[in-house]
Amino acid sequence: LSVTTFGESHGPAIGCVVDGCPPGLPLEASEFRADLERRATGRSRHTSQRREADDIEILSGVYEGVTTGTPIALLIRNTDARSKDYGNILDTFRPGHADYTYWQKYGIRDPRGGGRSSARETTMRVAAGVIAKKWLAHRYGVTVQGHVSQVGEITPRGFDAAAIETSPFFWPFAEQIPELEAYMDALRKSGDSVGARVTVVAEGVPVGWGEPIYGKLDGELAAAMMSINAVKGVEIGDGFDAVSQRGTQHRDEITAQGFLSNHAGGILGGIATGQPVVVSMAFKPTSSVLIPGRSVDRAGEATEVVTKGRHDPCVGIRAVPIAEAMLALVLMDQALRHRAQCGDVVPVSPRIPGTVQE
Ligand code: EPS
Repeated sequence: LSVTTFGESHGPAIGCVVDGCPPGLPLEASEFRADLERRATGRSRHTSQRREADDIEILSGVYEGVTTGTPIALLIRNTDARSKDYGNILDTFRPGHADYTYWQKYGIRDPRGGGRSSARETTMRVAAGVIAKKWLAHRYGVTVQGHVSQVGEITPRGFDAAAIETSPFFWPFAEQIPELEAYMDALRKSGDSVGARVTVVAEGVPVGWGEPIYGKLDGELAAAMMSINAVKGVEIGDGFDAVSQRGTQHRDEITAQGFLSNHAGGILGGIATGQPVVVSMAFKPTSSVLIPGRSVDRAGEATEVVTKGRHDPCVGIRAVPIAEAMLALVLMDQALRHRAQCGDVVPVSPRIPGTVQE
């Protein structure tokens, strides 16, 4: 499976090409709506107020409601672009943004919204992910669900999966929503931004998906998650907590009834164990803030930069569907690769049925 995206935040359109999806998967433009809405700007006061319609057009790869096996091209026309927001910053480099590195690499400044580095690009990842999620669910019963697992210094005080989709925060504990609202309101008023942690879990992943050395499932997931705008760290399972653990604590003991824990995050030796695949990632605080910061202009002279425009005070909040999409795309790719090499099921025993409580 391969996915590529194109377009700029303030250009006429954004799009993607998903190549390698098997034929025969039912697919309609309306199926993209729910996940695109979950990611979209302007759906609450806690995110960017840009209002994009995010209507998908399927240009190719689908005929009479099913995928044909040929490349699927998807297009979204930008309806609320405003490149003049960026006109006045073209002579400077916003601190913490990609302006400086793009300039040094290409020698071109693009007023259409941070060139390719705008988070608008993630819209098409979510669209591509809708196809992967559907194929995984259809073919293997695999489901993918994410949540926000930290905002600034606030962590969930409980976990209720049913709460995740009922607030604009993808937060798993409803009682904390007023606290989060107050925190986000104060943050927005201060003109600053904050980081977040997002956790995504895939259930029902069959044992065996992944490659042992090159193309490890965890390696591919790390690369995929790290390719999302603003991600600065990725953990699989216990991740960096493993640093202070003992081997006796971290290893997931095995019984015929199931693994006794899932510190490994569902992956051993680059290959899925059949347990939930658990990935979490750190989103940096958005660099586009209203508080002036020091920088230089193109002549190298000292200047101050204030980033105006319609920005997210906590970009991690809208990232849950993006992380889900990347997890689904990596899993679909690994599923197809596994199928090509080994077939669907390698008939060996014993088969350990997931995780159990002792
Ligand atoms: C973004 C800045 C804002 C956000 C944008 C991401 O857009 P702009 O200033 O280009 O109008 O609204 O997010 C989206 C447009 C989107 O669809 O997610 C940024 O700095 O990354």
